[in-house]
Amino acid sequence: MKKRLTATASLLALLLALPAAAQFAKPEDAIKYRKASFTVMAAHFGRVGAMASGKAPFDAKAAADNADIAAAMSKLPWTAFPEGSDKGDTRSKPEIWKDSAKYKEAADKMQTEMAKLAAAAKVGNVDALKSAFGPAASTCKGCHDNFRKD
Ligand code: ASC
Repeated sequence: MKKRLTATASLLALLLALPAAAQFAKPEDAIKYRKASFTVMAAHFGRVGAMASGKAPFDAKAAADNADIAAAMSKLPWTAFPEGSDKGDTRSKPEIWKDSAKYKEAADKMQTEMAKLAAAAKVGNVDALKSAFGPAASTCKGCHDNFRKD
């Protein structure tokens, strides 16, 4: 059992380390994948936001569950920006590839804030949720301003 777990963990580590391009047969597949992960993240983040802003009644379990999903999703899009996936059905700006260090920094910051939001949601009170929500939302907005066409 332990051996199998180790093997699974090694395989997962290998997959995560593979060059992004190797994981998607076509650029469109990468575009679809990253958009799907952002869409699912936004849906769950939005449910947390509705509670943080008082538009929806605070429900501690729903907040924690939704924030956990948003935090999990926040890890996914980043392998899905292979070279050549700047064209097609995407609003990605060329800066993602031209200034990839800055993009990675923004992506890392977003994941950190999403993890903090998930931790805050587990506290079980709306004030903790409110104070973590704003910083997380501004990491979304920062990336949209710099790296998304609109
Ligand atoms: C959301 C969502 C975003 C961010 C952004 C924050 O709920 O879907 O993209 O918050 O609007 O400014």
